[in-house]
Amino acid sequence: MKEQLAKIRAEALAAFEAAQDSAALDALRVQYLGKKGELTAVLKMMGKLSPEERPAMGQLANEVRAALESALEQQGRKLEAQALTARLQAEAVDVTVPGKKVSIGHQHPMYIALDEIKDIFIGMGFDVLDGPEIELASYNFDRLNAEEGHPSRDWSDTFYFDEDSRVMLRSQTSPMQVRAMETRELPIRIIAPGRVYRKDEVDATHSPMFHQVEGMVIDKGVTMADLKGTLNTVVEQLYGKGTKTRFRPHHFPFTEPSCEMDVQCHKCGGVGCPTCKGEGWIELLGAGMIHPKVLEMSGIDPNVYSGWAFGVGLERTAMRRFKIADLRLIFENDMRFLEQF
Ligand code: 2NM
Repeated sequence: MKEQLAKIRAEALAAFEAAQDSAALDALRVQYLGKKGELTAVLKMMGKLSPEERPAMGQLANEVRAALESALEQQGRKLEAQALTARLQAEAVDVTVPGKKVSIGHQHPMYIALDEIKDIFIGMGFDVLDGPEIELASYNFDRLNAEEGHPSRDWSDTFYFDEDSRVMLRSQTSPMQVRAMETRELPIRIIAPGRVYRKDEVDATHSPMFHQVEGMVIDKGVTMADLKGTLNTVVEQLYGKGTKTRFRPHHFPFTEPSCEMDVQCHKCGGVGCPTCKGEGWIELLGAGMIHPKVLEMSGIDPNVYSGWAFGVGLERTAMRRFKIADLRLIFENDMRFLEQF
């Protein structure tokens, strides 16, 4: 029996020390110290010993049990410590690793151009208005003197929502001017930038969605001289002092008289070059004196008040400003393009 106890002790201690994790250690505890364990089996045989042998053997058995229990506890703590170290290593956060760079991006070139225009007009006392892109045809057309049958009202040009052509995606931002005439106190000085929609095929100079800035001034005694003076001032701020402009007669339903404004080619100074296609001038925007009927329809007496208005395409402005050859680049959001600005 003595040898048996010694053998169990030696085997168990070796096994405990070899255990790789607490589950294996627990299995060994059951194997040696459990109810059906090897040490327990030996202890059960104590009854067969003579009364003389029993005390010494009992003491020895207790010593073995105590040794096993203490070894178990020690190995258990060791394994726990090992597991903790492993976990700490696996989950370690190196606070000295440099952080991920947060990229905040920058403005789209078209909005750079818009902000320049806004700054100039705000500096001259204009308010900037925003409004609905889904509009009533009455605001987009009727109230701007584009009557039934006007070519711009055609289904092939305009995105309508209903059979009766009453609700549409605005084709210009001028409905905002009408809304301003309805709701604002006179005098009025506003610009209305925003998205507009026309049924155009996509190519290097067309898109079914593009951006416009329109503006208008209404007051007593406003004349074509105010139109020219104000727009010349804007152009000088955009393109530099002394930049020459010219005004050519044109036609718009909502203005009378109407004109287009050209700016002298900054590249060749008016001689003619590829930038201005040999013209010496570059077309910039449309403008005119607000048609008396347009004022009247929005409750403004054209005998007392007069006004001028203009409209300009933002993409074209940005393309000229940044020498962008293809309109599609502005909408494609290719990072290689955007990162150049
Ligand atoms: C243009 C050209 C000329 C224009 C007119 C008006 C309004 F509402 F006052 F009548 N808004 N915008 C206008 C005038 C727009 O775009 C090329």
